[in-house]
Amino acid sequence: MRTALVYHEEMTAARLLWDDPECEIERPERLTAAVERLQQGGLEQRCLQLAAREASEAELGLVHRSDPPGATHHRGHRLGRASTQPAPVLKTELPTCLSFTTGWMGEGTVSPEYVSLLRGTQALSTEELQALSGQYDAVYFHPSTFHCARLAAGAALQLVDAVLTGTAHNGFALVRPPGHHSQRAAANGFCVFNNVAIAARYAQKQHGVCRILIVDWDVHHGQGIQYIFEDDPSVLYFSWHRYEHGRFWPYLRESDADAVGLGPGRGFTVNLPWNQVGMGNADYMAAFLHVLLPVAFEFDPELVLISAGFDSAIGDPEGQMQATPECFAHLTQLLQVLAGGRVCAVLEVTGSKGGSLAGCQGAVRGGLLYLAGRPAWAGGTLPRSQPCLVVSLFSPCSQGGYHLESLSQCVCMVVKALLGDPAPPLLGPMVPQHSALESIQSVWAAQAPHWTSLWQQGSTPTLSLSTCSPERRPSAVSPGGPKGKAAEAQTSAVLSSLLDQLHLYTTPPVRTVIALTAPAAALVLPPEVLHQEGSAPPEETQAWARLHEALTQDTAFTALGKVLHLLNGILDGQVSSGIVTTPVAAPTLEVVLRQGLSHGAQRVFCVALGQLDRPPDLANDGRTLWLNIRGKEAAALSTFHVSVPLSGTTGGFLSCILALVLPLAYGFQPDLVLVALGPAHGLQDPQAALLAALLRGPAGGRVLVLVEQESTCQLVGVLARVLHGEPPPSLGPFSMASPDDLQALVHLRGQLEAQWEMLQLLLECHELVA
Ligand code: Q9C
Ligand code: ZN
Repeated sequence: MRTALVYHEEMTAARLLWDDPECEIERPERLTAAVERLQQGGLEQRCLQLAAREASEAELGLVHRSDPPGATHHRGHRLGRASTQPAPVLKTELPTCLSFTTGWMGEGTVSPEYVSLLRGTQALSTEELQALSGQYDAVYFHPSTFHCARLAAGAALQLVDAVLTGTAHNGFALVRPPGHHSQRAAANGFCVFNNVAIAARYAQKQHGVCRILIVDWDVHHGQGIQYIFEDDPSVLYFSWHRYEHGRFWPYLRESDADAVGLGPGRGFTVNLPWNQVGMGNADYMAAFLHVLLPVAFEFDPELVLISAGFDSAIGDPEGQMQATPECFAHLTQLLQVLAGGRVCAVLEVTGSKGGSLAGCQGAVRGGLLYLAGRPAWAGGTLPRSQPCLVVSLFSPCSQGGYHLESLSQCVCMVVKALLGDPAPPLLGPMVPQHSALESIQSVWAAQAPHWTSLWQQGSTPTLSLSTCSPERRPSAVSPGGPKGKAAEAQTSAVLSSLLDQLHLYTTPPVRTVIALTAPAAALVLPPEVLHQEGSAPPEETQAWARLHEALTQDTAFTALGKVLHLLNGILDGQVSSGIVTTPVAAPTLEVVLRQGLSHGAQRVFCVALGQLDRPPDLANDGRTLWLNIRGKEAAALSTFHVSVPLSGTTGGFLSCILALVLPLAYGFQPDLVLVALGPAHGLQDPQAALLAALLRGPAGGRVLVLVEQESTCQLVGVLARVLHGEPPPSLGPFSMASPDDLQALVHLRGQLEAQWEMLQLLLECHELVA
């Protein structure tokens, strides 16, 4: 994958020139740290490096332009649209329990044209800059702000150009200042120009792209983006954010789940408010699997823009969340199956100032969770040869404690995912918090009228649409738990003990291997996909072949030797993933599974497609999760043996993957995924490709695919490409799931959700099917 990295050193020029505790966290070092980290990790060199250009004033004007005459406020009245829309629902129709005016600039006042105003800041004195800054919420200006902000917006435009002209497949714009709080005529929350919003409009205008998905995973609500596109159905804006029932900045009523957009844009704003701090990997994954992805697939974007802020990661004192860096690689991978992989990440913030432990209580809890839920491979079982590097998330800081570098780690994780590297396995227990499920439920309730994939699976709302608590008033709750020396010392001790125990997965030297039993001239593969020549030693192969008569036959025996060799490569950490063709998938799968379990894998997730039965004498010890996808079978024979029907509709297939297969897979935390396409598997190539692409996630990219020889060359080719990190082909137009598909899904969820918490949705199951 060619990944563009857009940056310009001059974006570090702007800095705070006076005392302002609120703004001092937005510092140039945060950007330079991320860039240095990318260089150290050898990632920058792997990317197509582009120097950012300045956005022109016309380009800035795509978003930042004066209100049309007669508009009473800056929202909901874009140029080119008559102001005949219904009044903004949020302002008039819903009970007011929070101030609507916080964070709004210029309402009822005549402001000078915004871009000209900013142009003028270049010549202002420090005192004048400070006075102007004071007119906005959490903003500071510097003489170089205008230049930096134009570079930031321009970097996003260059990235869009590179991806939409095919120069790059995807990319990351490392920018400063951030953009997502910036509004048509107002700076806000360190943001001057709305980089991502400008990029979206530019993609539409310059490149003729129509549907754009904006994913804002920053911990703050990007209210600026929401306002700009709130009545526009061509831009789907998704944001999760720390909300705490409205008690967290920017304290907006319209950050809640029931703000879904206005007029024709209803349903195209998706807000997921977090009402508690401490949301972690399981919560973020649940949000993507149960909310964002179903909606996103139905929307079918042509381009994905990420408002990539990392204050939502562990260690950020503002956000107080617990998602670990590798989580952002998974989020990126999940988005890469959309829009043909055209994903542009634009930095919002890289996280707040480190160095102090006072605000890092969340980090400690996260660290403890790391240890509690450490998967088997971190204990040294896998890989056998232990080439695992110990990479510390923490580094000593001047106070003698440790501070998280999770912010720059996160940037690296996203860039690695964009480059196609497998994502390290998610750490920690995969159990979403109750509060997260409540938030997800509130989004479902609010969005169900707008999205087939939600109302089909969802019930009538049981919770109120709003998660805003009228009795609670915005209060200045200071981030961070207990303060003081004792707590800090304890925190430091825990973090330093983590240093010894946290292992990060290292990327195997070979990403994808293909082992064929017969030469296939028609197969077109990326040059980096290796053809495996080697086989396991004949004695080893013979020993296993005794298990089944069928395995002793010529081609079957050859295939067995090859698959055992590939499996060894995967278990040794030399190879990430691979495909083997065999004339007899069923017995070969059984051997691979048994060999995997006896040679280092603690848990194997086995996805069997078509006529492949679970070996009856396989121990039901919880080390194998066997999932059949075939026919019309819906049965949970045990916690670890599940049959799911193969749906004929795209909606049904997606629901099966997103609502069942991936929650099971991520909940199981396997260290190996086996996929077997057996006789009569019935999968279309794009379905198989999507499944394989998404199954790269749960086991750190360790996926072994067995394909029965009757399958086509095209299928083998597309599987090799997605395992290698290329985006899967489109499933085709969205079609609604059939009632049977939904019945099966609801039935299975009802049976399994007690044991598999990633399946939980807080729905009343018996009410579900209409
Ligand atoms: N006491 C971004 O993350 N903090 N901006 C307000 C109120 C402002 C964050 C605190 C945070 C702005 C891009
Ligand atoms: Zn933020």
